Amino acid sequence: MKNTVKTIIFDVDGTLAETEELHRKAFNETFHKVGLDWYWNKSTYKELLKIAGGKERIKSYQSHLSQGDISLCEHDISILHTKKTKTYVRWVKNGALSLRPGIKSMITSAVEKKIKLAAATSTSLVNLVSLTKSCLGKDPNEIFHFLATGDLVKKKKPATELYDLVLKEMSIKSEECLAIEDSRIGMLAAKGANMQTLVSPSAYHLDDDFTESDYFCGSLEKEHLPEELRQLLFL
Ligand code: XBP
Ligand code: MG
Repeated sequence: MKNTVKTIIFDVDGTLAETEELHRKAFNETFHKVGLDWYWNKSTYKELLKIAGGKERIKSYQSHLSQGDISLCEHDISILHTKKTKTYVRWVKNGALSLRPGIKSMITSAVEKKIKLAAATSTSLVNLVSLTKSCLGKDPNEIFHFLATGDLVKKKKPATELYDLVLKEMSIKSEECLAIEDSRIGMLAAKGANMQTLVSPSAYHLDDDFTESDYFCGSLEKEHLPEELRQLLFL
């Protein structure tokens, strides 16, 4: 790694945990409950994941429907998305998710080595809180120095805003950061903010193009990490 990494910035969905199937189910459950005849199957959802943010995803989906189909205004979309979030959080609290292998030991070692941690995610703070409470028994503020969540920015990934916010709020240099991402749009956001980037794709993003990534690993378990990162965290 080019410079000593002083801060590791974790993406959330797909990186801390394989969350997207649960998000997809929460969207579909919500559509059903409000009487919308929309259903996002896996291949539709894979395509929709090119758009970060649930509200933005709904808007994009709707824009491709034929004229005459139901058209939701911003306010309706916001209400729909709030319902989806409530469903998702309820399921997470009930234990529907677990961390990706390797995440817990990376976090533990980083804390021991006094490497700062941050989170940068297009999802909302409540979702991140439910995830870390359920999977690590902690509020995310106890783990991460700063939480850049989708509710704080105008433009989500692949825009650089979330990563720029981390740099600004933590007063740190991009060259001293390593971002860990699972998707192309996430990687583009981190690279756009001039960060070294490690990609470990999640299930929905196995076919994404990660050409611009600095590092790549199929799994985040210690033995699969790039050598430099393994040394930094575990030696
Ligand atoms: C993932 C996203 C989110 C989730 C759904 O973000 O783009 O939109 O798919 O969550 P990241 P919301 O990989 O940056 O963590 O419905 O709350 O947007
Ligand atoms: Mg992600």
